[in-house]
Amino acid sequence: MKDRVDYTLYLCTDRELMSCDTVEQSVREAVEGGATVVQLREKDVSSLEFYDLAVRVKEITDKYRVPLIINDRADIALAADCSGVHLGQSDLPCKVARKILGDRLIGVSVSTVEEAVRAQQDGADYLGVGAMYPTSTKTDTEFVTKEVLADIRAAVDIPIVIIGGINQSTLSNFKGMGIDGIAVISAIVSKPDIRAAACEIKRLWTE
Ligand code: TZP
Ligand code: MG
Repeated sequence: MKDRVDYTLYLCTDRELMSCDTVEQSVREAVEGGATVVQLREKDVSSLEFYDLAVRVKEITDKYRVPLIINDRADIALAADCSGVHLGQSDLPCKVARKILGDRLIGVSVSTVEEAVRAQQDGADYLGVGAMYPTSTKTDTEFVTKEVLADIRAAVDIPIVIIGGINQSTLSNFKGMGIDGIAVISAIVSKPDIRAAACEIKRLWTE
């Protein structure tokens, strides 16, 4: 299953930024527009709300055969039978999450070569590298230059998605670098037509 993950267009949800009423609707539209992975990224919700939402979103992602990854919470990923978890540098260590999640997907956010190599050694399935640009979506983030991204690409062989300020204009700066996909929040979910935005970004990235 893992070998077949298509990271081309990795959508992260954001209930604060989405142009529609529900997270489920934002996911449905993004997946219909071509998102190939969905990460459910929730802040400030109870465990029960997170779990219930994960179950509802998974009905949608399952229908379209798109992996659903849970941000931060290995317990929710397991409880809702999701494809995996995405971990930041302050979340559970990858090795510990691996004990909990068995062979489900584990992604790790990194911004240096050292973090990338450690994540791969610790058993990460893929890396989220960023932030590539300043973004109001997440302000407490390290930045990654194109040079460091190239060094990370050379240092690990697991898939890489880039994140942070990736949009219709910036994505072309990373073509031809061996990057497996782009992770996007605002340039998709905040647009009035989420489906069309996802479709357009995917077209621009893959053309
Ligand atoms: N991690 C690094 S930057 C970022 C995250 C979650 C936010 C990306 O959001 P956007 O709106 O695609 O710039
Ligand atoms: Mg996190």
